[in-house]
Amino acid sequence: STLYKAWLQYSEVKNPASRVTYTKLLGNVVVGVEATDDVMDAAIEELALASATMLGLTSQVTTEPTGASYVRIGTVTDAMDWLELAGDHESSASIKQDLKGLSTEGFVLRQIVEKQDSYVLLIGGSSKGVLYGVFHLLRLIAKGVELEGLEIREEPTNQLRMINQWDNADGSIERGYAGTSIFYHNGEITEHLARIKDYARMLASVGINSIAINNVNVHEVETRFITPELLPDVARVAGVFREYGISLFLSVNFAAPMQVGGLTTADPLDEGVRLWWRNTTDTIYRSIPDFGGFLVKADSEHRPGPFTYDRDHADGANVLAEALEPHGGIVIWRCFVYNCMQDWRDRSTDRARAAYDHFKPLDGKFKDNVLLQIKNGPMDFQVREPASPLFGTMKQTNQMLEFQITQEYTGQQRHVCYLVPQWKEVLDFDTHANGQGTEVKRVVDGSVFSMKYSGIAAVSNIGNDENWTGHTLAQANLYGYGRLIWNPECSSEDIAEEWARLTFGNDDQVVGIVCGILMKSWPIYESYTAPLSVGWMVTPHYHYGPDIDGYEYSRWGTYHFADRDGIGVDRTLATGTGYAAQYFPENAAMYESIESCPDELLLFFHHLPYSHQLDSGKTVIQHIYDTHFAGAEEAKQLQKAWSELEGKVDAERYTQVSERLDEQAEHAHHWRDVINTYFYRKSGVSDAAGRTIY
Ligand code: BDP
Repeated sequence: STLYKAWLQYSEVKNPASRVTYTKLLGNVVVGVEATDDVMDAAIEELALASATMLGLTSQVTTEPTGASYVRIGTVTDAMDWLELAGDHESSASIKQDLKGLSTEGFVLRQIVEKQDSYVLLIGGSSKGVLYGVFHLLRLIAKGVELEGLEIREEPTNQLRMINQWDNADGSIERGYAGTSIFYHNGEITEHLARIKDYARMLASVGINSIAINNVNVHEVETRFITPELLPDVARVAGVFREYGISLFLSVNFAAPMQVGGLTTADPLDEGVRLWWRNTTDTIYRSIPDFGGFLVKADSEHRPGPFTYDRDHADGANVLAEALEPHGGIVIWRCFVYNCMQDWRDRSTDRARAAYDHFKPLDGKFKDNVLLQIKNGPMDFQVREPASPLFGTMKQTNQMLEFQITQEYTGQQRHVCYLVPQWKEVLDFDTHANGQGTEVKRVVDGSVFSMKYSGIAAVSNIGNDENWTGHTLAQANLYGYGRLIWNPECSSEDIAEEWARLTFGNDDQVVGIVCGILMKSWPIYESYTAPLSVGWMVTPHYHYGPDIDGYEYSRWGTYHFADRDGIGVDRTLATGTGYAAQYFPENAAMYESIESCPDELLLFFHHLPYSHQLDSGKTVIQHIYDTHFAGAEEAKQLQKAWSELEGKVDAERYTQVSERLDEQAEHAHHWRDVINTYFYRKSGVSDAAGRTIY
């Protein structure tokens, strides 16, 4: 169905002229001989599949051209042979230039006119590069791009481009909003691989190269994934991803040596424990020779970890790293470590400080196959947070960034919330770690401080729902994530537009409306939920819908401190928790002062009276009222915008999205009333515009 095919629709090319050109090209796929592996086969298969549905074509795959128009695919070595054979022509020097130093995941795409031949040359740095190039070419064709004069050279900016599944063996997904797991059912790893294969295609199409297939909270069954009993099942899944150039990781339980190994301790400095991890890891590599490594959540939210043994996180990570090292595997160690048993009366503690406080002192102590995975913000995937102060501070430690594609705090795929603009703000944030221009994106791509491993990971938003993501428009987040981390310079608008074209076809009106909805969606969601980055205010545990004081007097450390006089968390060094001082001086100073702290982050850093005047000229309380009235109204407008697409988008997807937008409009209204009423009663200040607040 169109729901299921997501952005890999490969819809029929309708423009007659393009059809002729594309048909000539794709009718003959000329392949190189150098890399004939599973990934190359997958690339060829994808071309064939797309040619069949876009052009009604059965392509011929040959090693020599059968006519004058074709697409020629291969690796750099193949290309050198071809160029030699063809003799010098106009573009050969510049192609050779392009191929120089091409990374294994990069590709070059050229249209070449030579004697009577006119063909497209697609050269990958390896079969993986070819695969990415094929998907790129297919995108161009789906968008109806003229191939004449085509001259593209691409390499991914980030090394690890990863997806984290929070799937559990019982088939549930932690923070999953699109049905049950595609990987597990009833405590077992599925034997139905077709859907996993389609997922691998989707991921590879946007350049994802690694995946951890189980939840970071590792329960009983998943703890046994690393044992000989379950490894064959894991290997089966790894095999599917391998064909698409994606390496498989597992989340592991730090207490596994006890829980499955029968040891009496999991102390990372214990010889028996070290040996156990080594043997266990050796066994894994016998089943999965290209296994990526381990993802670990330790000493966080009741998960076991090195603290139990009075060891630090470097000790914890290094014992695993040591076991993986001989095989080239890596440990991805999460920095989401904080005390979830705080006391709201004790204002000297601040959850926002935790990652930095725990990890910064350990810089330089990790083995070089350990990577720290840092959430984008210091708290937990709120609709807006400042960037984590950890980025760039640990100059001798491999670091990667973690985003959340699944919309835990951003409407749970019942509300539309296109997150690429939010991610871009994080990537573009200047840490000043190495002077001006040390943006987060340059820290995590490894270009500022040389790191052996670096990259970006994100929590997936897919499940067994027919459309993968619950809300069809939420497919744009998975797509956008891959495209953005391949090249963080891409704009949110371009990514949205590309996704819309591939997903809904090349009708400019449809594309315009869909992009309009996507681009407005994050600001709208922000405007009717918790104000000015104070965050939370959601139903405890479920994290959907307003509950302003739901977490206020609990232990999780997520407070807004609203009282009759004001609201916000004082995180300044002068009078608050001192969190602001964790940033490099330029940013620390900016956040410390109420004047220079940007409005949108004001309540994250300062506790302010309701009468405080924002840069916008409005008071805090009036800002709350205005944004909530406006946000609820705009949510209704989204519904109206979409309704113009009736008959222009197939009925299935039209209805699916309509229903979600109806629910969103209604729910936004609810948010508006709950928030406005609460602050009206707390503050006693009425709305300057005289609107009714209950
Ligand atoms: C929070 C989720 C929780 C996760 C945790 C994590 O509420 O379910 O286990 O993050 O990242 O956002 O470990």
